[in-house]
Amino acid sequence: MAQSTLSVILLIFNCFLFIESVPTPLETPVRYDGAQLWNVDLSDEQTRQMVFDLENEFDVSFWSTSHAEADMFLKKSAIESVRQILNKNNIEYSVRVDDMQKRIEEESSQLYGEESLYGNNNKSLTWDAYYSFDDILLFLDKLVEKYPNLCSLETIGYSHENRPLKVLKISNGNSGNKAIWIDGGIHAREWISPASVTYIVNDLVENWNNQPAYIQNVNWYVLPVHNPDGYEYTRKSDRMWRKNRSKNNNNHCLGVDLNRNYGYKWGGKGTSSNPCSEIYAGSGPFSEPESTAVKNFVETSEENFDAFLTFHSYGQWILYPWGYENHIPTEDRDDLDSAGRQAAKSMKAVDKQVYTVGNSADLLYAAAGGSDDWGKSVGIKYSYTIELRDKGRYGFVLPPKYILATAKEAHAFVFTFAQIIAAN
Ligand code: 0X9
Ligand code: ZN
Repeated sequence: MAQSTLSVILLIFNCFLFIESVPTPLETPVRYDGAQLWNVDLSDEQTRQMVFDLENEFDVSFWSTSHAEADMFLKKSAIESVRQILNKNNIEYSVRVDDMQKRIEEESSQLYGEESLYGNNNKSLTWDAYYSFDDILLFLDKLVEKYPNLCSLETIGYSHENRPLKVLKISNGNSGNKAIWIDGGIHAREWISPASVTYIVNDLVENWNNQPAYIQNVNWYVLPVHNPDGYEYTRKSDRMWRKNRSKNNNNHCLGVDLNRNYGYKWGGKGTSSNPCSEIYAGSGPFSEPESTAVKNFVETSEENFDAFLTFHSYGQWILYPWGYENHIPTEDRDDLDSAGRQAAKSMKAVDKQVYTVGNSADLLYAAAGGSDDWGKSVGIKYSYTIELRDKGRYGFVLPPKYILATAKEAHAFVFTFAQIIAAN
């Protein structure tokens, strides 16, 4: 009797051992069947409060909000209850995407996987599909190989999961050049950002000899994917992931919002100290390797950067500091505003799309710890967050057919800026 009890105990114990030693299976991708994207009217303060409170009770999140409207992403389970509440309170809304899973599947049928660069024999990116992080690295390597006198790559650090943070420097080596920083992909799900940044880089380099002096006399520093772990996670596991993939001291929720982790006014408005929040600011300013790498690089660089341009999506906004608090203008607000407007004009010339220019806390919401505010705080005059397409028709899951036109808008933005800086 005692022996059989013992063997049962041993058996159970062995089972645990076995479970422990089984490698964790590859995560199955998160599905968004029946999830919808709604655009909700925020006509007054009371409505605004009521709408934002929905997040506490239902499975909804807010993607792109301005003072006038909010894009609300609803899991299927939340739809009926939220619909009833909005109807009862006469709050107007329209459905923009009626099944997010379908959108994701359409998009992923046009993804380029790990082998694509060579698989489809292009040996370059094509801006008609979204590429893996490895493909983007390969693309950068190829540029350096092809133009060694113009381009160089520096690994400025490693992500939490050990992916390299590679900055491409493009420079003719002249002394007295201006210096411009560009980054993309700080938010994982904003795929149009790295896609557009690689387009800009490609045009700069491939057409270098025909570029105007205001482009050639700049030292360009470009980090196409600021958050590679998050980016790969959105490709393989959860298309809607925003943060990096930090372990957060073994809390059950992963990830820090890198655009709340920069050190200027860290932990202020529009941030969260809850690791499960989408806007978790991290355990302290620059607690993350990805943000620290950029900080160290910019701070130790010999350059006095003239511009700090960070590409996001979506909403078609050109935003300048301060973002940490409402109604606090920078002392050179008029310069930032008029340069932004010039850039918006050149973007509109591409494909008639309107980009709205303004202070980010006023146009959207106050949010501290952003990279743009940090860039401004260390003395970089032209510091902007550019929210690329669209205006909420597809949100983050922007169909690949819009990549090229959007990338050309980002390109127009950068070229206008280089021109403005050259004249200063
Ligand atoms: O909230 C953000 O981080 C940015 N919008 S996004 O939808 N791409 O997440 C806006 C950041 C604006 N800048 C600051 N608040 N500093
Ligand atoms: Zn973003």
